[in-house]
Amino acid sequence: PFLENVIQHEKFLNGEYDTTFIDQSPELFVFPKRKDRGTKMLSYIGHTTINGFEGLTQKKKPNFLDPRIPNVKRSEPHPSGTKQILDEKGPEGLATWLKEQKEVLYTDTTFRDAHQSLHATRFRTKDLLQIAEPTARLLPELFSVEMWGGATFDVSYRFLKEDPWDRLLKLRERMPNVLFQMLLRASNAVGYKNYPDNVIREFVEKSANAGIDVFRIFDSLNWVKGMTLAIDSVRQNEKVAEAAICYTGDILDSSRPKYDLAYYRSMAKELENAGAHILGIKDMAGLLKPEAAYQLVSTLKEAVDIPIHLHTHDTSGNGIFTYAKAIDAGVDVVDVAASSMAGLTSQPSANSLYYALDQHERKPQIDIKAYDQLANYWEDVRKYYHDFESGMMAPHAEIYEHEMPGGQYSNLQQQAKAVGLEERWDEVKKMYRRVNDLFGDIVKVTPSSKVVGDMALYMVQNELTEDDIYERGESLDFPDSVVEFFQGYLGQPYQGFPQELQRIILKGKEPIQVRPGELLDNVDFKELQETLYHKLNRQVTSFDMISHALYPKVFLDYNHFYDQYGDMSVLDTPTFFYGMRLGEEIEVEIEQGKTLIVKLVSIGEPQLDGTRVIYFELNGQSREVIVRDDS
Ligand code: 3PY
Ligand code: ZN
Repeated sequence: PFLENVIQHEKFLNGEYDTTFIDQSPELFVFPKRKDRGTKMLSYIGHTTINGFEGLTQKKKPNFLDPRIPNVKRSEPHPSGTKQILDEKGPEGLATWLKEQKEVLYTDTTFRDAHQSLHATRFRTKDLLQIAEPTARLLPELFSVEMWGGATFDVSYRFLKEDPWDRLLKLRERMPNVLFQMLLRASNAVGYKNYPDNVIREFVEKSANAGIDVFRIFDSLNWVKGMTLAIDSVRQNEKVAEAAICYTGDILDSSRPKYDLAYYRSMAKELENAGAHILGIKDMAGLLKPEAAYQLVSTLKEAVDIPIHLHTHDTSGNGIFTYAKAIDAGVDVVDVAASSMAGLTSQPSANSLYYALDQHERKPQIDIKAYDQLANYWEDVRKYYHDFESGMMAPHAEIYEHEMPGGQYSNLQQQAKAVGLEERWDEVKKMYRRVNDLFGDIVKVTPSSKVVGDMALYMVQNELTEDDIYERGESLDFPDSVVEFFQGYLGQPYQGFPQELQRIILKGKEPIQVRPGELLDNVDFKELQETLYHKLNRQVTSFDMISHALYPKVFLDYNHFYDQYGDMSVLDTPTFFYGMRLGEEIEVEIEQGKTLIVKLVSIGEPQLDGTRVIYFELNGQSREVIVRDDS
């Protein structure tokens, strides 16, 4: 182990060693504890069997059938796709190619936004990996697969105990032919607040190196000034900058003129001038009505020279109609999900849209039978995540009232539940809209949507009305996110903040008008590497450093979990969420070619100290672990 420490040491790797190297590097003598992966894993399984999984009310493990995985010939080379076009022609060349296509193209969002919007982003890497190669082989005509970004990053570490970088790298290996797309919240990266400029640059560079091709960049207030750093960083890495307009309000409603056609046209021009290769229209709540889609896309097609990519959510049930009109108006790409993961707060169904375009000259060129088979897989896997479903059973036309983003719906519902407002969910939704109006009608998408959500919960919980805020605001303690928003830390909303309200909320604090990144100190990555090296007691990768810069506590908690239990991404999802049934036997491939066979033999009675002994067989040998019973 000493030699291993030496050859892995950063100074050694950088050639910075001399005769003092060993004396001055006490960390060379820190040896990792002998890791017994088997016992750690049994501890996790035992713990989950007894105590369940955070956020799941059900503890008993249901029976699931094995998911149907389409048969594909894995030995042949992958068919070539858009990834090869980008690699050959570069981002400008790709954009030109895209504009030349007669048919509409698809971005498949099943790997990201679909489960973010239906299941609070809880799908695990293992379930994505199983279908990655079949997807790449069966749907090489896709424009892209959206598989990263948004809430993925945070949820992976926080709830799934997985490394999001690992997801990206492993998917990339299995899908070398189709463009990988991520959602980047501009200066908020994949978080909920503005980060220092060098964190954004590093994040983009490392994501590009690890496999992201298309960055959909948006600002949660449509503040272009907040987007240019991210756009520039993507361009520097020779990847595709898809700069997006967030669609809010209703261009057809003349009584609500704040966000009209002229507003969107002017923003589209600004984004093109800022260097966008593709213009995104990000209809995060699904508010874009069919006729509005026709008018918007026609207008923007005229206004800009770059291709247009439309994203919507099918919450109202009108998504296919909206896409059909946008396709008539010349939109180049639309976001869809495999049918079994589509509809409601997710994207419209790829399969349904295909049929809706029968005999249409822009019908997409995809193998619909293959898409159906892929949808079968997702249908089976979706059952594992049943407990995270929002309970929405049918289209919600009320979305046009509350305007809540699809990706927020299931999350805010969980947040409401956590503060005891489950029964008052209808009120929370209504309040969400009232808060929007109180704030001056703002764009609502992560993280500005979270501010509106936090304020709505706060007002319902404390029985407050708009009048109360104005009359008694001075004595109220507003949620931190609301105060920071009014300070300008998420940027500037279109037409500014309502000033009287801002004064009440800030209670004497000075708001800022500059880009928040200008006020934040850059992160010293060299120093961070040192610090982390001592905290983690292992080599620190540049991925680790970025994760820590974005989410310090979440990242360290994940590492603590990892030390305690090991890599639990290897477990099948039912076992990860529910543990094991008495007498059950499972196989766990802990690394390629190395499989453990685990059997749960018996569970001891609770002892005086609140623990239980759990008896397993691991590859035929008896093993026991002691687990605290938290019930
Ligand atoms: C996200 O930022 O995670 C979103 O999906 C916003 O729509
Ligand atoms: Zn979305």
